[in-house]
Amino acid sequence: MHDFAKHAPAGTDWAALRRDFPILDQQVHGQPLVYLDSAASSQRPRAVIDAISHYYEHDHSNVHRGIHELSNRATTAYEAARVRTAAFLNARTPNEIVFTKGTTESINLVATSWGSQHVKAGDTILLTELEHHANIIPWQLLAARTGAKLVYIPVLGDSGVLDLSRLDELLTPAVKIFSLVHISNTMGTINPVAELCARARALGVMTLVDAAQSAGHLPLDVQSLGCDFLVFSGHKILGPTGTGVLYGREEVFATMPPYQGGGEMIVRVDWQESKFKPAPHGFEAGTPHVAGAVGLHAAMDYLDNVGRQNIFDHDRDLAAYAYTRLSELGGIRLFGPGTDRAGLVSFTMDDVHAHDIVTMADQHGVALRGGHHCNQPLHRKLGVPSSARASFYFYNTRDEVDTLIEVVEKIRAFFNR
Ligand code: C6P
Repeated sequence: MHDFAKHAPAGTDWAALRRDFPILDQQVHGQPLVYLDSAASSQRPRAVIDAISHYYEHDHSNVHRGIHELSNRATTAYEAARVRTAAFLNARTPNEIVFTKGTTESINLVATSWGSQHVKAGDTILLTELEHHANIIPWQLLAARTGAKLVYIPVLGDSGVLDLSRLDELLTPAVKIFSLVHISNTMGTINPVAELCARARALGVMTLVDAAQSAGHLPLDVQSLGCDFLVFSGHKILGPTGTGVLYGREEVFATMPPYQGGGEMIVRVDWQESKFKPAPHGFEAGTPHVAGAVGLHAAMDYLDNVGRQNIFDHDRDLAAYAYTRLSELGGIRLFGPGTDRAGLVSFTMDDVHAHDIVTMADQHGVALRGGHHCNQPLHRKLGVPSSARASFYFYNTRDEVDTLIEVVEKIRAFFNR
């Protein structure tokens, strides 16, 4: 077996960090919970839970409307979260940060608003075969409205790596926007987004980076990535559900019409027409998720205290360990790159359905995800209806990976594989 210990990042008390997550300290079906589903949604540290409670206990009111003390406090907290998010991504200004419900809404906003201004019949929208449904369907809807067409950079089979030898042929000036995932939620592939955005920029092609699986796991700098848009969800980075971020370059936001109409996004309303605020408030109609923004702020502080590079090294080490141990079992088909993979591993076991694997693992307290992970076309290309996925975060341990392996062995024995 491989010696992973020498690669383990030193100097961080991971066990102490794990104790910050109250939910992890419980039994499920009489077994200690082993939570290996953070790619679906991470858990929250006490600091995030407390920040939200504190906000509701002391400061809550609506934002931007009142001039009373609580409304001022709520507005200050909400806008402080925007400033914090800009720093988290190294955006040039907080005006480049729009709060949304999540990755899905962020992409829909761009496809609807930016798409309606800039995409017309015959144009090309370039995606990759690794995309989550959230980065396929909004573009399909736009294509259906406009007559544009979708083109995909292919994946090289089980390796999960994009066939970049096709890039010259597919990334051309006919492409209006290239929207691509940073880390694949099924394959664990880490795409070279900075390099790909640079290639697009050189041709005048807009770029959107889906950072749903990367924002909480590695340092992100939108200026060095060189993307036009970047999106992620709060609930995957220790923050509240129903929160998300759309980063967009200020000059690009300035070309985009409103996404939704309503309160807060206007300068003046008349019976027949209205004048709208610029970004970010022009894209945030209605009462926003203020407590969510407060929780997201606390989540970003927590992550940066641990250090995102530190988290990346930890998660990668666990995923490499899990990948190697699973590959030693036999009868297991592993997806994604053998090296340089992010903190998740998807697999199938001969002809055992992924839902059976996940249901049996659950009986042993191990939470996996089974299904197509909102990557249906990708699974179809791989020739499987579904896969089982273990995804890791910095609160997971090697002992938990060992438990996963023991459980997978038990499942194999049960099915006589
Ligand atoms: N992937 C998973 O288990 P929302 O639902 O808006 O927070 O995130 C959508 C999304 C977009 N892009 C990528 C790469 C994602 O992984 C996800 C969410 C979860 O893999 C739920 S399907």
